[in-house]
Amino acid sequence: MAGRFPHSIGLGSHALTAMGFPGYNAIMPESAKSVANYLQAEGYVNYALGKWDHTPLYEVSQVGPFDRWPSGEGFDHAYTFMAADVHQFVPVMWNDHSPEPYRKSEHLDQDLADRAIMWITGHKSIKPDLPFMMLWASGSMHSPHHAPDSHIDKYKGKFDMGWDKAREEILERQIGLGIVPPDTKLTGRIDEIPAWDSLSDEEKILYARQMEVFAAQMEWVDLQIGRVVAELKRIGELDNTLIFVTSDNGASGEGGLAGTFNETYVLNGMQTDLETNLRHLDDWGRENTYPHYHAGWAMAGNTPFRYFKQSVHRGGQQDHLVVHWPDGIEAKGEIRSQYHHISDIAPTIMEAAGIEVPEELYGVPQQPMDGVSLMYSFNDASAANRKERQYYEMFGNRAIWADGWKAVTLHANRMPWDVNVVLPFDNDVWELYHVAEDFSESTNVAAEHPEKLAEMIAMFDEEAWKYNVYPLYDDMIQRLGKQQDRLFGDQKEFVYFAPGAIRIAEKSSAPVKNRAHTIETQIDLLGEEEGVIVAVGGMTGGYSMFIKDHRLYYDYNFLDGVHYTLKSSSLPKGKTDLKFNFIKTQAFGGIGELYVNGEKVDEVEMPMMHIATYSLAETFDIGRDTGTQVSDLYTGIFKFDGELDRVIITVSDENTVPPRKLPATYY
Ligand SMILES: [Ca+2]
Repeated sequence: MAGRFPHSIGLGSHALTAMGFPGYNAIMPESAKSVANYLQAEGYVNYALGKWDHTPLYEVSQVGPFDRWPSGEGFDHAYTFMAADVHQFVPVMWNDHSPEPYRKSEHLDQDLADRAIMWITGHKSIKPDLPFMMLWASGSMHSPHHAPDSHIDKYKGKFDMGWDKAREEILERQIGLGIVPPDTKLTGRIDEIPAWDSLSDEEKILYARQMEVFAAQMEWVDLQIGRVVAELKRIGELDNTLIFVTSDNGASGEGGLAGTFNETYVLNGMQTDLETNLRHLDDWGRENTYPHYHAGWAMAGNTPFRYFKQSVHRGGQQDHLVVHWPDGIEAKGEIRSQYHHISDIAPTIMEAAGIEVPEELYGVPQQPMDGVSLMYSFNDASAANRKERQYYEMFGNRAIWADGWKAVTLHANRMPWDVNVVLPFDNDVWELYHVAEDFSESTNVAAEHPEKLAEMIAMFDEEAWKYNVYPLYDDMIQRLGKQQDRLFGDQKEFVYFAPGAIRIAEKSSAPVKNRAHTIETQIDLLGEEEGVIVAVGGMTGGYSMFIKDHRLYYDYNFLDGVHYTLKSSSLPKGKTDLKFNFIKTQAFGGIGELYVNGEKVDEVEMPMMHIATYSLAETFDIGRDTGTQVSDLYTGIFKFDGELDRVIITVSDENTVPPRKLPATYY
């Protein structure tokens, strides 16, 4: 959207793993506003739908700041999930700056298409002469792989051939369709991925189901895109609308070597084992799973290339791009082979709209776009490539493309499911490919062309300095885990008032992970109240404090049915102090205690806890548990139906929180 290279605007890493260097701080400069800002300044009305994932999560709450929200980046309306992914059946959505009330959806993609159709038809009715731009960003095909049962059933048995055979069939189809050169070689299966034929029967059954669900979701999102396109046609705007359909990175190997029924494992540096996954086989793709497929299927999805999302080999960065614009492109159904990068889309939109990057926007001088418009290729298949070079860097993996050659290194040979490691850069080995003749990067020619390789590495270095790629740093999970700490500094006490303290991103809520902490409230109990006092996270992990059946509960949802649950006996009536106390006894572990009116009523050991995150999209809420539920002991948001005043969370860097001098309500 910015038309600049990621590192040149602070987005060299994911905003979740931002760090304090200009290339990675997730703070885009005011001098590099988005294509939407520029179009808006020229009278376009802009709409954003679906995934919006580059706002640092500590800025995702109803008080902003909104500079990095859709509204700050040129969109007049937004209906988004502001996270890397979201539960497709119970999505946690933002309607412009307001939390969308909790509701279940048949599937978010359908909801996004419905909303797009509402906006497009409304726009056409009210201001037919005013141009619009829409960003329609599905959460599919990111994890969780969720699809309606009816679609999953359609794919039963379709992937029993396994990933090795699938790759051969896919390449044959790609060559037949002409989307890869006829002499394209299939890269070898990497050693980390087992041969399909070596798997046990139960592994084959599980992994085939994982791919059936993925395929079902793919068809589902395709249908929803089709619905939006059909509406454009119905209202007579299809020919006049420039549509780009693309995706980001390559297929993801983050599901690791068994896939996972709960993606949050990976985000906490763990993998899911086969037995655990098998327990979720029948429900794979349904509401009570948050699944990701085996890396073997990502390998097949990246045919004919090697590696996965996160890497900058072609398997990690090659994407399809479909461009549809009958009024602007004479050619129909043709293929273009000029080399381009995602940062080239924004300049293309600008050229198509006849708008130049302004010298200033709202008084701030604007830097030129780094990208190169690809409009020159629309009506000239053989036009000379206008792109001279393109660098890549992702989590320490680096590459450079120039004039048909590509040098690339897979940092420390690290696989994408192995994210909780920090490895030296000194031993990284660069490979060289003549991609003009070797489309799939199948043959490393570094040994034959050492001078070419040296020249390419020097060119990478030049680009890296120019665009803020340095310093390189690969501690992803640690950075993810540190975000809350960095946000709050020395703040130790957090006071949340009912009913407004809801939909606060996990990363901007009280930083309790790996710290002694207390959670306290005082309620004037009538004896009938029930509901959630405070909850953060959901089915993938989190904690919740609630009253049910006249008892106080604290439930910590670790992973796969491991809950640390505390409960009181029947609560008294009248003003009652309720408290959870966590004593830290080890890194990411300790003892949980429950108190009623200062008396300890329960205690539990909590030996393993999340090191980085409970979930990606779920939030911190007072008085309810929005999105999916942390605890199996209640259903729905379980809104607290009594008088809730405030919840006070106190954290400490010691092993215990010092006793409070005054009760919670005397503040
Ligand atoms: Ca929740």
